[in-house]
Amino acid sequence: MTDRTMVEAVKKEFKEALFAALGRFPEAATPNDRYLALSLAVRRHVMRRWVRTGETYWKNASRTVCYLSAEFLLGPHLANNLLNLGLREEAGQAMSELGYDLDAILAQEEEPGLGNGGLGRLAACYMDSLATLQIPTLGYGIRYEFGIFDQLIRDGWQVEKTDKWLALGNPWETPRPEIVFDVPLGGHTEGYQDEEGRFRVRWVPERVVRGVGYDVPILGYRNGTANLLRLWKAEATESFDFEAFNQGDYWGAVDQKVDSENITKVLYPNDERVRGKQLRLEQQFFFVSCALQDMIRIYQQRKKDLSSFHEKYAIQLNDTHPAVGVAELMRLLVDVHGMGWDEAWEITRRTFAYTNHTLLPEALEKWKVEMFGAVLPRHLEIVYEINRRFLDEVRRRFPGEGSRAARLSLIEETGGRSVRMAHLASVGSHRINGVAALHSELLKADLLRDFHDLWPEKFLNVTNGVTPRRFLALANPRLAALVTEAIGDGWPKDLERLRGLEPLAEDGAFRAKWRAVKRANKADLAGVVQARAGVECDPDSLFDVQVKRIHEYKRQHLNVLHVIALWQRLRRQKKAKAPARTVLFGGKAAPGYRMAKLMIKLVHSVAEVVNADSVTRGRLRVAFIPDYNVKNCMPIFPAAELSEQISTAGKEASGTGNMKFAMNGALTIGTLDGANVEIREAVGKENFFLFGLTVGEIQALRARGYRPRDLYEGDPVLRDVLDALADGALSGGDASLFRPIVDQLLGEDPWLLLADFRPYLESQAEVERAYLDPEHWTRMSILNTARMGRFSSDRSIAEYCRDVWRVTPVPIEGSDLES
Ligand code: F58
Repeated sequence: MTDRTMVEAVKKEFKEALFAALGRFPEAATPNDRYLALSLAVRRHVMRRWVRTGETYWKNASRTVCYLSAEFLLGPHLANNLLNLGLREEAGQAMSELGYDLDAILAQEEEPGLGNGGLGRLAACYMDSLATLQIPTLGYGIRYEFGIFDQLIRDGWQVEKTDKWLALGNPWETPRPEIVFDVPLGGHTEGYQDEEGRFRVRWVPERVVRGVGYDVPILGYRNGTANLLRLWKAEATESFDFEAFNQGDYWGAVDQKVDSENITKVLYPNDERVRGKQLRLEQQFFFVSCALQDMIRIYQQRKKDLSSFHEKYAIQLNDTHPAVGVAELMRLLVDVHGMGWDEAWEITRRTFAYTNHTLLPEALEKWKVEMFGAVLPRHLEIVYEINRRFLDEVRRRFPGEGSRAARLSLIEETGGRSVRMAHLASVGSHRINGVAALHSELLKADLLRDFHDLWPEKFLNVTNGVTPRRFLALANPRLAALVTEAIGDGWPKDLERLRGLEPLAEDGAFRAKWRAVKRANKADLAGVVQARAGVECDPDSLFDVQVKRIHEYKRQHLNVLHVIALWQRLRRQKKAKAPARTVLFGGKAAPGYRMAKLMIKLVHSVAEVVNADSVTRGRLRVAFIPDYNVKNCMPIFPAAELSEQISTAGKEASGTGNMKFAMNGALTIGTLDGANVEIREAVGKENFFLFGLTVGEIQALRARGYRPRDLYEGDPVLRDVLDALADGALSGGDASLFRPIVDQLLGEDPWLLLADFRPYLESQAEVERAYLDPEHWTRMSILNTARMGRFSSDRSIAEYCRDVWRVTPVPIEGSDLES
């Protein structure tokens, strides 16, 4: 039921914003003006909650979670805020009474793409759940002027375009020109004696950059809470400008300004390997230093003495990107605030906790000691001192094991000395967690094994989750309505309630409704694919989808090998009983990752050949949906029927797309990797298409000696597929185009595509059989959704609160803010 008073209020506030903030009369308003006006109208409601939340936390002096992340992939705000406020209907009604279409206005919002992929999106889901669970939180990150690039496709190749997300204005941020901190960089250190005759160290930087806070409110779901995400922008410091200016060096001053602002210019796209770029280290240090200085500022508003800093704050390191914070907090406590080393170290360790997101050795952050010391001379000294004391402890605990100390050291000595950030994070934290059960086990057994030997009590698992508000309620309004009709409206806050759907899997009428929802969502997506990829697809075919960053370990090319095999089979067996299938891909490749870019070209080349083939017409379609991001994923999950989660076992730390699909009723075809393992346990193994080698089997196979060429020679289907790739049949006769892929597969095949090829094909055949029985398929689909409650990010956050942060909810005073 729409609230009439609210409809009138939104109309009035919209007109007021158009007039007072934008200076427009309605006839002159552009679509962007309308988007801004509605956002400003909604912002008033957000602000009320934000101010009240701040007041409540202040009065209660609440223990606060500080989530430090170099990336927050938030996705569009307006629709999400309307949902959380419970104002969607009212806003729709208000806009239509003014002659506008709410969906068109929502479509106007630019994606705030301040992240690469899973890690950044996880940070956004966690902010959403922290607000929904009413946990006092400060999110800290970077306000990149250019987020993740926009992806265009030209002739089947990815082309990157800079993301100018701020060009048309951002109504969701509030600049705080008075919340500014100086961040020193470069230079050298010197010792001196303070007034009490104690030896102290002073950092004499070469330059100083200023960080300005930009605040973004993060609403809880209909609970009156609005938490704070504070993103830092780099600016030049006035004093430095003036000095140069006074000396007559105008251009020098301008250069300085440009240099300083560069720090938050652009998000680094994740390449195959993290390259030791100085600017990236500067970005990391810059935002972490601002965050820690801000936390100290807030703390000292009440109390000068920093000895209970760790009781006020729980800091979470989202991977190692903010790990330099361990050394920076030590510097602030010891050098700036005069605390003794031992006390400062105790506080530091009790404050920080570290989440690891990858086992891939090439993705582990290391900084060459020379560069680290050039940018952060004082921090290098601090890291050495932490290391000296740490290795003393190691030698005491494990006497005579010299190699253990070398393995644990914060400094890698081989191939030019480097600072190992995962080690710094591990030593400086009281909790270390992986992001899915399997991943956490592998961390203990492998990557951080020596740390686990030392401190087993520090380790735990917190399996990732995703917010059901954005990824079910908002993305899939049809399914949300059906679910609410069946089990009531409590599920967005308590996702375990989806279990109430289980008995309905046996109800034929409910299944028919469930299918109708999926069918309508597929028709919507077909429209999107037509418009964006120029490919027509049949909403009655099986929608088989793989969307995620393009990476060899995620094996989009294994999916393509199946497509080729299927196409060749359909050509051979013209009457074979198989459901029509639409295979959809989406995802960005890092600009410098050649193999990933070739994989995108491969999808397009195969799509071109397959879609033009009159023999298989109506039975197989392939399309690549360009520019996959949070905004564009919204119509994808609700329409998917088969979710491809086919990474090489042991390589995908968790995955979160897998959860978004299953929540929306897609069945998974997947390996025993990351959170797939737990999803399969939750939904039931009979409702999951499993294939592929396990981590243990891969180790054994490698130990025996893996020879992919033997598999090629022994399997005629595989041979036909690879031959088609190699002989140019799929690339307009150009036999060289996909040579790098074929050579890799027949050579080392590091991601074991050929080993998993047969089992994958067999599993896909099982998918076909299951899909031919729609009642059976629908039953499985309902059970998938019904059993995904565990994968709400609310559950993950509740675990962090209990096992890592030791924080409890703080409800917001004022019952008028309930909705
Ligand atoms: C991802 N990591 C994991 N890193 O790959 C995925 O399995 C997991 O579900 C997710 O984290 C959340 O835990 C990831 O997205 C990055 O994007 C890095 C960003 C910075 C550069 C290096 C990659």
